Amino acid sequence: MTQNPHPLGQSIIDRAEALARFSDMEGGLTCAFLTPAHRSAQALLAQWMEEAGMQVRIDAIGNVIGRYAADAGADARVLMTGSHFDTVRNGGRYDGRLGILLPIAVVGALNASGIRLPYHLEIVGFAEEEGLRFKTSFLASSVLAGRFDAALLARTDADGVTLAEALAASGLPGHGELAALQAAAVDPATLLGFVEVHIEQGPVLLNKDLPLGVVTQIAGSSRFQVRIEGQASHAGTTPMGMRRDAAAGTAEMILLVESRCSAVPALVGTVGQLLVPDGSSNVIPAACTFSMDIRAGEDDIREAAIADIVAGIQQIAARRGLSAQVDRIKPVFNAPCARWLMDQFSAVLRKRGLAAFELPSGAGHDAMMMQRITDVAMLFVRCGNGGISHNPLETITAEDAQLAAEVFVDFLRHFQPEG
Ligand code: HGY
Ligand code: MN
Ligand code: MN
Repeated sequence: MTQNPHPLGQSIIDRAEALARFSDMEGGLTCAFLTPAHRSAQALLAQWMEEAGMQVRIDAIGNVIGRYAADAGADARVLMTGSHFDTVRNGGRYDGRLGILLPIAVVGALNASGIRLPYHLEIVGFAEEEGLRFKTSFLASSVLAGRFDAALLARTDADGVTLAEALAASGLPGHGELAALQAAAVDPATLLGFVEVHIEQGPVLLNKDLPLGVVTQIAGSSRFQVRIEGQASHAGTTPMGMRRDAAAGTAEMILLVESRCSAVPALVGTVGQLLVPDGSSNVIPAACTFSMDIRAGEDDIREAAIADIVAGIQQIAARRGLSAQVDRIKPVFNAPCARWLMDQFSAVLRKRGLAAFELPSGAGHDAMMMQRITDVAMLFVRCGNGGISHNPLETITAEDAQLAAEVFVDFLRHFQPEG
């Protein structure tokens, strides 16, 4: 039987496949926070971490944390790595998960070779990053970073279940008590840094024919929930000039988001969710709700666009006799990667004769929350299928996964703490 030329890479892909079998939906991958699929994925990650020779714990928000202990004694500091295992609705199987599965495979290989590191390596399977169920992105990394917002405990999901109730029912340590969530924060003084391996989720590496890239900064994002209210009335008898049509007003607002965000290259704006609650085909919509996700590599560019869009929404509403409520969900600001950490990835790439290509991340990542308490760096892995992501078509190759794993081993074994 021929030996697989990319054993680590193939094992990572096989495990991503196995993990994707746990889903909240038929025929695709949705893994929302604390659903049965999410709990099964959490348990399998814990099992794989244990099999790789790690001590595993699950914290108060459901993070799965594996420690590959140092050979330099218990008081050694920690280099942290990891990513999220929750997904968007009908998402891809590598977003987040590659950044957990690859380090686990690497630790398994180190452990099998009896190789220890002069620091503790901790792999975190972050339990919630996407914000699908409670509209709260970076929930799990905010707990680890000591930035959990207690107000989020009252957030409800589509079934009216609060975050507090979901945590209490989960059996997680602390049962969702605020004190337990606050106690789960990591002490920044114990950290050497945080590094995250992630698929690029875009076409840049693919178009440059590069397998890997080093991230320079992670774009900040602001998310909003918007509710527009008008007046229901008969679709057949209400003259067009006498309507207060919430959906027609919303349509104009969505085009405003598109045109304003098209005005600046580094700016993007997306309305990913749009709903006429309790709508009927023969009734003029009384209400319309929609999400907004606005991002830019520069905080001031993003904030200027947000100001224009929010003002524009209110002007459209006033002209159409509508009301507009714009609720901003906690913004996440730009996170720069640390040059001293980036350069250690670049040195490994160059040593292997690879380009040390640097690029910004338009997608948000757990690293941007961890950057609040420690220096961070990210290694991007090429995405196939035109770079598509947040889509079942998301794909990587075993060859690129193998290369990324080998680069990660080199990075870990040559890692030099700052200063
Ligand atoms: O939305 C993002 O950028 C990330 O996938 N949560
Ligand atoms: Mn994502
Ligand atoms: Mn992600």
